Amino acid sequence: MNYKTLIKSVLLIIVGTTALAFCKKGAATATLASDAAKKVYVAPGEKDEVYAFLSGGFNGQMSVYGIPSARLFKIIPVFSVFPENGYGYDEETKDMLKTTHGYVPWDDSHHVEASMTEGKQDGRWLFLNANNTPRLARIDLKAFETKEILEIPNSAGNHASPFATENTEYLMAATRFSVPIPQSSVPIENFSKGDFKGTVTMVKVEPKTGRLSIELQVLVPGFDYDLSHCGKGKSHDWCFFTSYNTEQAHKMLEVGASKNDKDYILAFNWVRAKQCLDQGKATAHSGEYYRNYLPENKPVVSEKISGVKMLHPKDCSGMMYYLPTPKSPHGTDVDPTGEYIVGGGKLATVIPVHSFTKLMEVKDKPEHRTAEIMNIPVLKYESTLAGEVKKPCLGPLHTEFDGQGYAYTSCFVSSEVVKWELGTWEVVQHLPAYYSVGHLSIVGGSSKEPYGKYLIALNKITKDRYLPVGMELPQSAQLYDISGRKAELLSDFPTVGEPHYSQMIPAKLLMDKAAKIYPLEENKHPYGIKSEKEARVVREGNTVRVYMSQIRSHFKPDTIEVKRGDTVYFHITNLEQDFDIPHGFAVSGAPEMPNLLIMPGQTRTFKWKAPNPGIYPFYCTDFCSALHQEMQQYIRVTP
Ligand SMILES: [Cu+2]
Repeated sequence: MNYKTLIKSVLLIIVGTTALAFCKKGAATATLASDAAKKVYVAPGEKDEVYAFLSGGFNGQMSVYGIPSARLFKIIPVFSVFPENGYGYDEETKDMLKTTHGYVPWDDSHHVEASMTEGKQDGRWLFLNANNTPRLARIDLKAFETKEILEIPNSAGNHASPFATENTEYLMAATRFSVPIPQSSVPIENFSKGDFKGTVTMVKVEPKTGRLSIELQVLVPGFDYDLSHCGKGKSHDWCFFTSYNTEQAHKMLEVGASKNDKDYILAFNWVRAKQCLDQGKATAHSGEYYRNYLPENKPVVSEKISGVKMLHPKDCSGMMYYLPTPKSPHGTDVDPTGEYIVGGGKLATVIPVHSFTKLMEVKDKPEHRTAEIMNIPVLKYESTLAGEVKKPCLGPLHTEFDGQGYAYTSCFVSSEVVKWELGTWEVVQHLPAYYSVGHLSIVGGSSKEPYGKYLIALNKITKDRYLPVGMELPQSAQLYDISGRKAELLSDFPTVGEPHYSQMIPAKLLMDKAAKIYPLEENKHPYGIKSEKEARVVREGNTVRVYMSQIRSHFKPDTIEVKRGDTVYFHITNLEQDFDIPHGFAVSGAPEMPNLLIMPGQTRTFKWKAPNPGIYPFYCTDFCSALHQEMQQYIRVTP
């Protein structure tokens, strides 16, 4: 490709952010289903069929919707503080956001992954990556709460993360921004001189508890690693990572990183990596990180860990291969059989599909290799190619599967989803998306057994779809019915933050397991109480601990006296054992502390420095009974 064509294709992408559906030749265009209203209508009192968990992009959270109604049920705070319920502020949860950089109260949450057993969604946990300060989180699907956040050392921009192996043995995390490893202040021009490296991190998931730990890091060439998916069935042992900027440009990447005709999908045999680790081939390497874990109804346990095991590809042959893939591939997705590895070359005119069987046949034959990078063999494009979907659209990004032999790929530039057939590589339908779709999600669509039925397009631009509300519109998702021969658009719905990616899970897998209360008898909080009789105020020098209870509709103790300058800890236990009866707690004028919401059976701690003498009201913020308004009292601060 000459320079002019290159500039053109880059410009096309920029212009494409407002482009409408473009390539519709020969295939039917999706229209609004004639019975769309009926298909999305969930009558009052009825329940949705599917949970959709959407990451929030720049809001750092995860939101929970019902599908097909697209009703928003909950925002689960993960990487960002949440004043609405006090997450990240109270003594119990604030250490969840502790990192080696200090307390980081925000992140950019991109990819939701569901835990799997034998490649099928098992409804236990969700995992989410933090793209900015490398971390990954585990969200428990009984409490619908973030239970663990693990920092990833020797990484910058944890984007290709967190993708699970078939039995959730491991989560994979690869770095988006290669950096000097270990970190050092080198000239940025050295990027292309080999001073910058990437890492692939294997995070072990403890099968019973879900606890996360870093087992191994593998040093890889200094490219930008973008996305990943792991194999299933025959490809169980492997995970696949896209990379861009294999040009190693460090300025004007929109041009510099788009020069090569092909970048790479990295095929990584994680079982082989584990073997090499067990054989002692990995070496001790620097790298400090935090592991923050929220036990049941106790404060966060936050541990700082030093050092990792680092493996170099030269010390573990057969572990990694590069598959050339056209033009800055973005998504890499593995079909339900584990045979096809689909690339999303965002500047490519085809959707390339690699064959796992072919990869196994050719990977160790010298005639199928063209080069080596850091001892990683580069295979010939044609050697592993299963087929190409020709001229599918402009800007193919991400692919999911319906389990019926079809794949759906999102196309950012031409703003559409294309449905195509696995094996024939024929496009059978174009579905316009409004506008500029990034990821898409099918119910179970990245698993071995997709449930299918619904697809959502997660769009980057909203433009004219909703009533204007100032400069920024809510970002938008679109719901399609994919159960018939032709997919049909059902609805648009606004989202919270940027709906970056999603996992959709059938409701029947989760709804009966959802927790209703924290059993009071299991409350192990060091400052929790089990009854009103234990409510008390204890002074320890200038520290005052208020062991406080809440039950409809009063606090105990309800009037409190402290001295100016005291550090006051309100350890508040909600004694209710009834479903859906949280109580709130807020103190007038409290700096740095928002409202806390305390769930039935839970204890949370509100820290307050007693200010100037005076009378300070506190009250319950969560409307709890007919006498909720009476659930209020005073703190007196004396000189
Ligand atoms: Cu209340």
